[in-house]
Amino acid sequence: MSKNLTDMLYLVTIVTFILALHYLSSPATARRGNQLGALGMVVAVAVTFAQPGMGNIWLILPGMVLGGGFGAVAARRVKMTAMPQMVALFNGVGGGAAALIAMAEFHNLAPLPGHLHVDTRLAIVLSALIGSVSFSGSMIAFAKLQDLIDGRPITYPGQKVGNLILLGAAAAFGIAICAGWEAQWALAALIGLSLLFGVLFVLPIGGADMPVVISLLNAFTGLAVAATGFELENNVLIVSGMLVGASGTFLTMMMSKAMNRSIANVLFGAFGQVTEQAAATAAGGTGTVRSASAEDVAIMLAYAQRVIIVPGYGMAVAQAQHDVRQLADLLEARGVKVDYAIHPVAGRMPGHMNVLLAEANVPYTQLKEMDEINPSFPQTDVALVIGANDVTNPAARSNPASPIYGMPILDVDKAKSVVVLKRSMNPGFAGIDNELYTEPQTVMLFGDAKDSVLNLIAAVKAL
Ligand code: TAP
Repeated sequence: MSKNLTDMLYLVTIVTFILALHYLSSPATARRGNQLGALGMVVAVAVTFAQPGMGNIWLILPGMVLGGGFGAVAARRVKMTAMPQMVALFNGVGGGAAALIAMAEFHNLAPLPGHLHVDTRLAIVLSALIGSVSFSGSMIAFAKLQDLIDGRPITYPGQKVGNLILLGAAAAFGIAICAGWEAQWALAALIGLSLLFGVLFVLPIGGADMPVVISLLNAFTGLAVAATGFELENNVLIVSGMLVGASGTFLTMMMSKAMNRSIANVLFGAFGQVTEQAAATAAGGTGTVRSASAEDVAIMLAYAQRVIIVPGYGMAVAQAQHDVRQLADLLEARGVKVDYAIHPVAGRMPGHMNVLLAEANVPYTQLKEMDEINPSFPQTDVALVIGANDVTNPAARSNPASPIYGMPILDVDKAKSVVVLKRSMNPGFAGIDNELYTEPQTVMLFGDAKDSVLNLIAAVKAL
């Protein structure tokens, strides 16, 4: 295939990747985005196979069939709640691939005089270092989320200094390689140190914080792949790596902001400890908590004009989304206006609520982002909070001593009445009490969210 045709087809691929990202930004077009991205990837792979000098086809093809087969089966079988660990796994192997290519390039080019220019060396070092950190860090993230190792933060004295020394040592090998050192073991040592750093960097971070870390590691993989693109002089790798790096960085920043954490807090491994501190400050509630029966709540809902459903992590745990949809349909049939308020970090992964509600075929038009829905709460008769906690806690607005102070929340407390579905008075992810539960307009409907919603459906039908 001629160089011009190759470049043109690679350009088509790049455009499909950019359009795919654009479409992925809305649930209504996300499926099209995914298909477009996959199409672009098929074109990129086909064009790469058509390059002159492409050898080892019989080694590559079985690898592709094996990896592709595993990916397809895993993606079809994975439960929505296990999606973060699957993303970690897939992201990690991307970083690992970048590190392996760096090793192969260094091995192939070092013996050829004049082939290892300083820019190539730098690209090799960066893709080996960042790719290895991303690989081992993602594997630890996967193991934590899959409960293969303890999900709690694992800390020990001198951790941060030790990590800095490790990273410094890996960087020293990198600088030496850039300066002209060509010993193969030097790159192997750099990779070994980086792998260890990736493990130790993620260990002190609590399991529930992993989605943010995975997004950060995703950005790392993107950068490693972009560096690989410079190594191989391949524009598609450079651009797609940069797209992944930029979008991963944005996602990390957006999640940190929505959780009221700084990026420095992410980078320096204070994660998870926030939960411990918060748990320590969580005092027993002082106000009165009022609980209601499903029948009482059914009357409130059925005779309301406007209801806003606020889903959270508990809805995902209970897998109540289909029943929630059924309840909403019943209410709408009675003339109640129903919307869903989606907080950007409700649940445990980006878009968690959107995905669950899309699975239950809730129309996208009913899913309202936080900024859009917040002004509507004062005109709402019932805010029905289903397994959400932190994202509704008014302490984030009013209590500077609260660990979540400053985190944007859904203004549920401004609704005329609030019904909270949860099993107990236990706190949510941040480990703190929620003063919403003792406010006069709030009633609690205790029980598993799925059971409670099924009871509500029966009670509304019986009216
Ligand atoms: P949380 O604050 O974690 O609260 C979830 C609530 O659901 C708990 O209080 C729990 O109370 C209840 N629950 C659990 N299982 C239930 C079940 N089967 N039936 C009924 N209720 C159940 O959830 P949220 O409001 O969605 O907030 C998310 C939190 O996770 C935020 O603090 C956020 O910063 C954090 N976080 C989010 C992400 C992303 S990207 N979404 C990533 C990492 C961390 P009971 O035990 O009493 O039932």
